[in-house]
Amino acid sequence: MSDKEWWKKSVVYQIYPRSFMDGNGDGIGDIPGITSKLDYLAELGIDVVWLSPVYASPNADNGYDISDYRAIMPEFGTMGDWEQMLDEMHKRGIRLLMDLVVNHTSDEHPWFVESRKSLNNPYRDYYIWRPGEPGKPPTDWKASFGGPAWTYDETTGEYYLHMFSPKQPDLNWENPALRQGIYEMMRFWLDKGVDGFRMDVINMISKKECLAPYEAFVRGEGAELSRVFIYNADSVHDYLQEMNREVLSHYDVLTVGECPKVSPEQARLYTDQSRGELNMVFQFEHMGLDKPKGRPKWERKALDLPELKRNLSRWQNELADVGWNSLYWNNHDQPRIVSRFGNDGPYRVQSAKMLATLLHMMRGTPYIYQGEELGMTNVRFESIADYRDIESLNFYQEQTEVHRGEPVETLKAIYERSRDNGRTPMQWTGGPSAGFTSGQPWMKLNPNYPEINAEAAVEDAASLFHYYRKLIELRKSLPILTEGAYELILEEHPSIFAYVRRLGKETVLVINNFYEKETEMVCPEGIANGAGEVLIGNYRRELDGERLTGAFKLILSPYESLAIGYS
Ligand code: TEU
Ligand code: CA
Repeated sequence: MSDKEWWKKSVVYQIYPRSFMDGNGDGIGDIPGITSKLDYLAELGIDVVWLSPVYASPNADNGYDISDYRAIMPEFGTMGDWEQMLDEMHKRGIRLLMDLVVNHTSDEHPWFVESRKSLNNPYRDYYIWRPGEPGKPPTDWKASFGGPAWTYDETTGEYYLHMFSPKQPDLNWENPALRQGIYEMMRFWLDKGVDGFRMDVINMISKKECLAPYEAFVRGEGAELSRVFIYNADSVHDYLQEMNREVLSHYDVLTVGECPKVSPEQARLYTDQSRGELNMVFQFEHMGLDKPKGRPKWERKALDLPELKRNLSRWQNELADVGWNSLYWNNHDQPRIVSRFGNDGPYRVQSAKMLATLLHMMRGTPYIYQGEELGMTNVRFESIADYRDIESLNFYQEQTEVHRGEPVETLKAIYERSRDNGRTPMQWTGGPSAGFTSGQPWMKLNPNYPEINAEAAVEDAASLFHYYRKLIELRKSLPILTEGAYELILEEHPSIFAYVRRLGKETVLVINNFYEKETEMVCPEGIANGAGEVLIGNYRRELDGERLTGAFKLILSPYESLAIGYS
């Protein structure tokens, strides 16, 4: 592995700026707040920060609706603050990924303000407009946050496409001038010294193929197709290759593309380094295993562990010879993993350690979402008035008004699924407002901060924080964790997720009891050869006379997790 492939050896930490740290007491997290916490991140040992959007935005979707790609949101600080933050990161050997949101802009972006003015405005073609009568949108596509994906605009009597809220019109990537505008903006940030991009819904940017059936339909030649074809169109690869040629290949960067509905086969295309597209993608298959297939995100089903094992292993195997995986349990759109696949009651710390080991011993680049290293949990606010997320608020309104659903039932779904579970302010201390702000936080805190907070975790050598620190350290000291082959074992075991990593003469055996019940592990012959050494574990720290070699047997405690190295 060359030095150019530093991104394979890195651990990334995601910051959701509004909820990370407030530096000036207005209740909103900001850039000086981030800078003030860099020593904490350095202690954790992460290599890279992915910063969710900090650009100028009317905040219909907390910064994922950008009105100026080259300006910092005043609530978050100034460009000077941002430059200082970058500088302080680099001083600590931390690299910075900015969020690149180029499937859509805000409707308040000057491009869209121009675009909607007239049919022949020079920016008209920067967005996707189609004729239609009021009440008769061009296609029946639905937008992500509810309602139709087309909004009628009276000025010109046409519809514009928005796959998210009406305040997030989709850009037209077929327009070369738009693409050049995006590339210039990317160079602007790269020349300021950023070390890469996380690319928002990048596999949705091309609408060419999915609008083609619509155009045929208009000509009377066929039927409409559903929006599902918006993902992974062939032309996305052309655009990414062009972006790489024109911009990315001229810099030393990490790129990760957010790709809903991507299969491992498609991910190989995005991440095969010889194709010059992306370094890795965020896939979503494992995040969908606790809901009925094809159903809305608000529905639930129990996770089936063998299915999770098969799924993650398929990704490990498919992206082994070409491509590369990203590894994550959490981000700003997902509920907290300890409340979801773990146990946020009596086994909160143990189950969170197990989930961390399971993920961090795999092959790929691990991502940690702010607060995950503390075992922050989902939240249950009493009233919808305490929620902030556009998706949750729209869902609540639709359910209670349109569908006349029971508000209590709707809130239950929100407790399980809301994106706000991951967006409550970071819990720094047990003091007022958890040390997040000296003022009124923009969203209520999770009331468990007196128990769960960074100050307590840093002081406690047995905390989840120090467990994450150790996992990150191991990744740096053991090349087998980055480069070693992966093999799932005990595939059908209903409660153990175990696998093996191999490199040369070395082996790492990773054992996880996924549930609360004690369970027996029988290691198959031929894996545990030679003297073992516990690399990390949430119960056992040493083998204590146990000889975990050959076909050994082991009783695993609730949520026990253990990685053993053999050489
Ligand atoms: O999310 C894209 C995406 O796939 C979402 O539909 C996601 O599945 C959903 O939020 C889960 O409830 C990205 C960003 O991560 C998200 O925060 C933005 O709201 C969205 O794009 C629009 O920019
Ligand atoms: Ca602030």
